[in-house]
Amino acid sequence: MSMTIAQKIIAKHLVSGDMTPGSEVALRIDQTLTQDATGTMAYLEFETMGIPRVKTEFSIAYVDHNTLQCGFENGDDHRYLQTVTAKHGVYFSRPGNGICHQVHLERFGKPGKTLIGSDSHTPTGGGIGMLAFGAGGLDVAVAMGGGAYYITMPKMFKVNLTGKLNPYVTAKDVSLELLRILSVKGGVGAIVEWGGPGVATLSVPERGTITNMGTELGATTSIFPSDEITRQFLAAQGREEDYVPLSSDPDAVYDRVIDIDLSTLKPMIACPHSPDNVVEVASLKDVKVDQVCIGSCTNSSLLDLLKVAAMLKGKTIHPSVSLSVSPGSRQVLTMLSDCGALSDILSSGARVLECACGPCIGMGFSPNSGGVSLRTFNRNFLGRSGTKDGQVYLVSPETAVASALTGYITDPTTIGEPVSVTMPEKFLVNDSAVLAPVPAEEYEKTEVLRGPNIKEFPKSKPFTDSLNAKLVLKVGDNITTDHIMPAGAKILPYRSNIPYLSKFCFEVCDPTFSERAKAAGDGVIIGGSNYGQGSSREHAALVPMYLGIRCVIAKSFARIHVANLINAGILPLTFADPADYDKLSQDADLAIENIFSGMESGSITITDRTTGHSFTANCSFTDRQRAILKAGGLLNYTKEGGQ
Ligand code: MIC
Ligand code: SF4
Repeated sequence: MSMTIAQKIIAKHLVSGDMTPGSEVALRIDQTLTQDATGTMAYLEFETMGIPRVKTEFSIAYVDHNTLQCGFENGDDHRYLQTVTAKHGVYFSRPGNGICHQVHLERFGKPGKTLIGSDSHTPTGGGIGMLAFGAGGLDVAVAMGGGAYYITMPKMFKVNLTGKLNPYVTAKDVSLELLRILSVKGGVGAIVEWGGPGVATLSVPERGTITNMGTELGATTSIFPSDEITRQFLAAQGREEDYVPLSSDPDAVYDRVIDIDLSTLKPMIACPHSPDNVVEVASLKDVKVDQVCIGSCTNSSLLDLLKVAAMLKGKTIHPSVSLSVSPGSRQVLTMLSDCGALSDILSSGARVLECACGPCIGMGFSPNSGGVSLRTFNRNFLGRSGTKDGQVYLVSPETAVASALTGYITDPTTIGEPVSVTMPEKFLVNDSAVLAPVPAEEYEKTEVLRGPNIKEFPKSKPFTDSLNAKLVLKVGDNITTDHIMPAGAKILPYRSNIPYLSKFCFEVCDPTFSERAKAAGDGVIIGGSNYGQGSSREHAALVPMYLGIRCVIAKSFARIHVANLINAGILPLTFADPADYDKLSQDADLAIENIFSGMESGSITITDRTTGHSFTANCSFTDRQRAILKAGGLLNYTKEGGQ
């Protein structure tokens, strides 16, 4: 049978299930990654499983999100992560070594391997031909323990690239164009494979930009072939032995094919507050800019920053613009410094920040009130920058620099002769900031250091057959996990302290939610379509669970979030008739009956006891998911011996 690239990797890693789209498959996972903001919880979960050493080929913990240390909290968490990983056989990338996805692409990603990471942009690894998924921390913990990763077998989309990008039009513009075509929901349930003759014109970092932003389409993951370009990149990183060629069969069947001629693309920009709110940069030329941020796991490679430096060389940024540059890794920063490009960036007036997520997750550099901020990042959700009324636009590094120089949103193709940069033949390899775990025989004597910031994991309740619950919150379409559980410098240090975090749950939508949910006892949330899009943070399920939420009824869900809800023991249901959404009001008393038989049959009847209106909500759980829900979540299920 002819297969796509993803199908070939899935077939090689299939533990159980059949590969028909829509059915559940269990995959063997070769590598895992965590970052610190989701990692503390993932390792706390791993510890409760009682497995001494990880069973994957390679597992690594990065510290890149919580690097501002404004109190003891982050420092304590770093120390916990460093010691817990050393004990259990996980590598540790020290704070300042770089953003997880950038470093992983440079140093550890391998074509043909499977990777799951407790971060939604883990699909960046698809740029080097990995089958890489974002997942909740608990799923990563299970995979570290040798357990399979369960997904719904996706459909296959192909983006067929022809032509070649024009100067100043970039991989970022390709991503934004696809978001314009498909929207933030368009990739749900699909793996996006990139193919066609245009692929050979894109370097691995450019491919990484594109697979990174596949997350914004809601796609299960995205992947490029592994070809001569991949081999050269791996060789330049001193690890040619990791290369294996990978391509789809010529007659592989795709559910949808989208053609993009690279030579026809223009610089694109995503307007506030959604990555799919995309127009051509040229159409916004009168908008004044206050701030420009270059970096993030989308656009912080050496290639990106060499171009930035070349464009800034000998120039000064506009006096009303504040420009930040965060290199993606220590490798990138060192090489920029060695070749003099860093001086060109600094001399322009830019502020160089640490090799970390930084402003992307509201960790500093929040815009001024109502400020227009142009960012080379992947998300511009409301409030994510840390400034509630900040106006965040997403652009390529080239558009970012052009705009920083003029003070207005500027199409880079209009500012004169394009710069060209040459990539070095070899990257500078120095993995001294990646610490190896202790040998297995030192397990017993290795102490895990915990600070007072780490609080107990919240306990969930097993389900009973019927439930009376209050409708505590009704929200609209495309609710992101940034709405449900905001991040930012003030809250992010408390990712292992669920009671404290809970005060901020849904703060952007309704600051009274937390108090009301707690007072209500058992609660229900009503959502629109694509509920839970964005980040993989399981906190967006654990915190509502802690606040008593037992069920979320939505028009549709985002993939990682629905898995996190089930793992947390929260029942996710979809409206059989979306019109019922309009008939429900906040504060209604709901009765949910015959939950167990409904989980089997796929439909559950819910009665609004306030109005007497009854409606049907659907579900389609696998046996395993039903057992997890009945047990009150994946942790209880695993403890009871479930696989
Ligand atoms: C994000 O970009 O939203 C994050 C912060 O990297 C998250 C993870 C988190 O919430 O810690 C993600 O994308 O999964
Ligand atoms: Fe970090 Fe931003 Fe990438 Fe998330 S999207 S991993 S916060 S750089």
